Amino acid sequence: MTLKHGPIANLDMPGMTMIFKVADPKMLDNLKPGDKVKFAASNKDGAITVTAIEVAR
Ligand SMILES: [Cu+2]
Repeated sequence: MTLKHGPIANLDMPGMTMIFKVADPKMLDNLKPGDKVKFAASNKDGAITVTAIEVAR
């Protein structure tokens, strides 16, 4: 999935737009393009992976 994100401290990453892997495709079921989201991501063997995500309100 593509996310535009602000700085992510645990990944030592500045804000950018980039593609993430998703830990479980079911995590995308409640999301649609353009949604604002809150998410958690970690580096799993070099693949930046979203481990949790929810629509931000
Ligand atoms: Cu990034």
